[in-house]
Order: sequence, then structure tokens, then C-alpha cells
Amino acid sequence: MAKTVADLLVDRLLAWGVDTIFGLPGDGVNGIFEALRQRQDRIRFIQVRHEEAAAFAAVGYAKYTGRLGVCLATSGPGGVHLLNGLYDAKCDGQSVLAITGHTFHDLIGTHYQQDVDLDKVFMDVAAYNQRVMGAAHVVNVVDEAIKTALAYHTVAHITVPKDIQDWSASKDQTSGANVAKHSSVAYATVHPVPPSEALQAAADIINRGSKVAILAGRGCLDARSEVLQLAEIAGAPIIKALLGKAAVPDDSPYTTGGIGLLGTAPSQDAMQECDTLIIAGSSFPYLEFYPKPGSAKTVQIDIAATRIGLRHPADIGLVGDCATVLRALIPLINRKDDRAFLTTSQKRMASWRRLMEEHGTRTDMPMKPQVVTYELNKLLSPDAIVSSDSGTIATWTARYIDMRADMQFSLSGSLATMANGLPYSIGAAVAFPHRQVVCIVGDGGLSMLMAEIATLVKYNLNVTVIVIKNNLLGMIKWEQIALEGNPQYGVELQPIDFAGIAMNCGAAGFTIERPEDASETLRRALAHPGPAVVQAVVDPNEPPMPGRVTTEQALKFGEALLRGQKDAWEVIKAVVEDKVREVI
Ligand SMILES: Cc1ncc(C[n+]2csc(CCOP(=O)(O)OP(=O)(O)O)c2C)c(N)n1
Ligand SMILES: [Mg+2]
Repeated sequence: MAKTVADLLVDRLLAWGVDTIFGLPGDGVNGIFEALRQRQDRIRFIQVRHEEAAAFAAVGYAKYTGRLGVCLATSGPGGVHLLNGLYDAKCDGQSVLAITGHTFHDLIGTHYQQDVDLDKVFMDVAAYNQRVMGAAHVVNVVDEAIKTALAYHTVAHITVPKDIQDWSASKDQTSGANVAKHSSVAYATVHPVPPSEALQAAADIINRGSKVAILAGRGCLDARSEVLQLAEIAGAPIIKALLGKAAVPDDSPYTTGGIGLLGTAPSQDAMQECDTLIIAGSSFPYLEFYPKPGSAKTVQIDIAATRIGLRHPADIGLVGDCATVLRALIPLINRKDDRAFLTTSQKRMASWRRLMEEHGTRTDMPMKPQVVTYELNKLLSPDAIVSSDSGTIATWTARYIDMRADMQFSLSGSLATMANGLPYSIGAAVAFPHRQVVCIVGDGGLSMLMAEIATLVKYNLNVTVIVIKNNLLGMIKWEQIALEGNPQYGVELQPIDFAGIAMNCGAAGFTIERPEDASETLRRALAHPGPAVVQAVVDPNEPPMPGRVTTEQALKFGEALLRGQKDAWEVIKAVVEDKVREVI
């Protein structure tokens, strides 16, 4: 029997090495599902409960494996549901291929059922975006889509009208111009090496600096030893953007941890005091955390030429991947004898760690959220894969979960969406069934895609979900109070029994309410074979204070309290207690 367009599509995915697809079926992709059914021994279909989760799972898969993530959704609503996850891929530079169906090819544009031109809908999110027109077209289009996603670390999308999926290759009308088998799966990666003059100019800047700092981002995830070597030679503290959290381990004496509102005070101090900054593989977005323009000479390394000078004026840009560029740059750098800048950072980091320990070991009731991440940190495996969501949980995760050995971490960095954490962990656990996978999420974020707990159960994925339950869209509460000076509004959540939901889905469910139970319950949950959900009931008034509070933030805080913030006294108490702990 001649192959259908769908057969050709799936065979070509196989030829590219695709072995996993996340998605949800529908009548607009039934042809593709039949092709997948026939090849299920070679390509896994992971069925999720919401297409947004399929796209997030594909992003998680791409982030943790470095491979192409693939998601599949039906025409119309299924495709529309993918959108948020695809933007997450685009914003965080992940190679993701989205495949969707369309309505019958000869009814497109006639208000027929599910007649949504997803290729038009995805025009902004997808760097490659095509409608398949027949059997002679599909292979070429798949090749180009995958090459674009891989080469530009971004999103590609192909949509196939449902009837065309069933068209037989032998009956296809080909144009005379298309030569069969002209396109291939050969893929060559780009390895630019900057010219030696640029490397020397960058080295001169670094050699002249007396307070050198490194901002390491996602681009350094594969350049750990090079970044550490550079830090050692240049006597430079390594400040980590959140997506670069796993670039160097947190127990390294060279790192001051994260930067930004959820970062550390020593990172912020190093950033403000340095006279030379090396930005390596990061486009950390918050401009106010960089040194004042003009105050630090800056060398920037990035794989994308367009990102040089994007957030902070660069004196020299070096285009290439961080490992390659650093290997070429390091021999040109003189070892700095003056280690004062580094040792100051190290001393500050030691007191920051004491402060974190102080917060993490609090015994108050209601339990402080930091207690959960502090205890969890001690229990994670040296190769654990951790994901998180946007919210105050990102702060507790950023500050308390240390990267060690081969651990990996991600969240939605530039899109900063909620609800990605659980699906990311699906992508991770499918790719690495024998590693510990943990997601740390908020009650707001988890409730958005809560049905994916059933996906964990369906595939018996070894994922531990830690939900920090403050019955709040906590981050927004604190933004309203501390950044806007307004009393909180619209942020309270109807409480959900997540442990009960988990058990009703067939997963294990645990609850922690008391700090003294945290360690033991987390240990049991992590040891549970298969999916487990731990709900940790925490103090809704614990603020995710920045490492350094600005006067403006303090004033806004006061303003909100005066203007009728509810539980004002509880809020003041929590903030004052945190502040007192900082100074004693
Ligand atoms: C999809 C989406 N909607 C809204 C927001 C805005 N937002 C950012 S954090 C947050 C609150 C998150 O609440 P929760 O998951 O409970 O975490 P918490 O802050 O309470 O720790 C909201 C609403 C967002 N980032 N993404
Ligand atoms: Mg919450």
C-alpha cells in the first residue's frame, strides 16, 4: 500500500531521530495518529490533558535533553491551546516543532468546522511556518522546519489539512519542478570562533580590570569548566542568571548565586561594584540590575550576534558558544594577583548563606515557605532535574535549591509564564526515567494545569510535585504592595486539597503543615516510586524580599499598608522579622 502524507511525515520525523511526541488527538489529526499508531515501537506518543501542557512538555524535553522537542495538536482549538508553550520555547530559545491539523483543504476559508488558519495564528511565534500541500511537499517541509528550529533555537510549525494527511503518495500530483528525494536530513551545526583581534581586545579589557565579575546565563550550561577557569584566573565572582543556575554548582567558591529580585545581595553588590563585566550567554532582562551604563567595561559572549549590546553596552562582543569562545579567550588572560574583589564577594556570600539558613530553619507556624525548599535541598539527588513556575516559588527555589554535580534546573525565563513547571517535569521524566525529577510550583500555577497529575500517573513518571500552598497568587500580592503601593486585590485563591486531588488521580499525596515534619514527609515523597504530590501549607504573609530593598520599595510598602492592606499587621510582622534576621 502506498504511503500516506501522514506516513511520510512520521517517517521523516524518525529519520531526524525524533522518538517522542507530546500531544492530544483530535479529528483534525487522525491521519497523523494512524501513522503514529503504526510506528509506536519507534516513536512514543505521550498523551497530555491540555495542549498547552504538550507544548510545555516539549520545551522541558528540549531544555533538559538539548534535543528537538515535538508537540502535536488538532486543528482549531487544539492548535490555539499550544500557543503559550510555543511562546515559552521562542522566548527561552528552545528548538520545538509544533505539528497541527487544519480543516479539509478544499473547505479552508469557508467558515467550516475548526477552520482556523494556524499558520496565520502562529506567524509571530514560529520562525518557520508552513501548510503542507501534498505528498511531494511534506518531506521537504519537515526538513526545513526541523533545520530552522535547530539552527535558530526556536519554534517551527507545520500544519496539514486533515484530508491531505490521508492522501496517498502514489496519487499525488507533483509539479515538474520538484525532484523527488532532493532534500536531506543532513544537519550541520554552527560553530563560529571570533577573530583573534577581537579575542585579544576582550582579553585586554579583562586584564586591565581590577574588579571583574562574570554574569553567566543559559549559554554557559555547557561551559562549566571554562567559566570556573575564567573565574579563577580573573579573580571574578560568577553571578548567575536564573536560566544559568546549573552553569556552575552553588557550592563553588566562585559563585554569588542568582541576580535580580529573586537573587542574592552579594550578586547585586558585585554587579554594582565591578569595573569590568563579562556577560557570558545571558540576556538577563532586568536592566536595573546591570551596572550603570559606562561604569563597567563590558565583554559580551553570545551565540547570537543580535544579542550583543542588547541589555548593557558592550565594549567588545564575541560571537560563538560560550565553551568555544572561553577556550580561545582564557589563554590570553593573565592571572590576577589581587583577589580582593573575589574574597569580598566570598565573605558576603558566607553571611548570605547564614541568613538563608536562618530563614530556612524557622519553626514558626504557619510554616514559612523557605523551610520547605531548605529541607528539600538537602534531599535532592546529585543528578536531580528541577523545574519551577513563576511566582514567589521561583524565589524560594532560586535561593534555596542548590545546584550540585549534574543537577539541572529550568523554569519559564523570559516569558515567565505560570503552569510550565509540571509539564516541564513530564518532558524531563519521559526523557530520563531513571533520574529524580522534582517540580516546585505554586497553588495558582498548579491549578492551571492540574489534570497533568493524571498524565504522571498514566505513564508512571517518577515526578515529585511540591506545591507551595499559600492560597494566593502570592507574587502578585507582593507586587501590588511593594512595587505599586496598592493594597492587595484579586489575588486570594479558593483553597484546593492538592494531596486529595493527587490521590484521586492515582498518585501519592502528602501534606506538610508543620516545619518539624517537612524533612521526613519530603523524604517519603521522594522515595515513593512513581508520582507524588506534596502540598506544603505555608504562611501567606511571607514576602519574597529582594536581596537589597530599595528605599522606593520600602516607601511603596508603607503606602500600601496605609491605604488599607488587609492583614496589615501580619504583613508588617513578617517583613520586620525578616529584616531583623538580616541584621542579627
Ligand atoms: C499565565 C500567567 N498568568 C498570570 C501571570 C502573572 N503572575 C505571575 S506570578 C503569579 C502568581 C503565581 O501564583 P502561585 O502559582 O500560587 O505562586 P505564588 O506566587 O503564590 O508562590 C501570577 C498571577 C503569569 N506570569 N502567567
Ligand atoms: Mg500561591
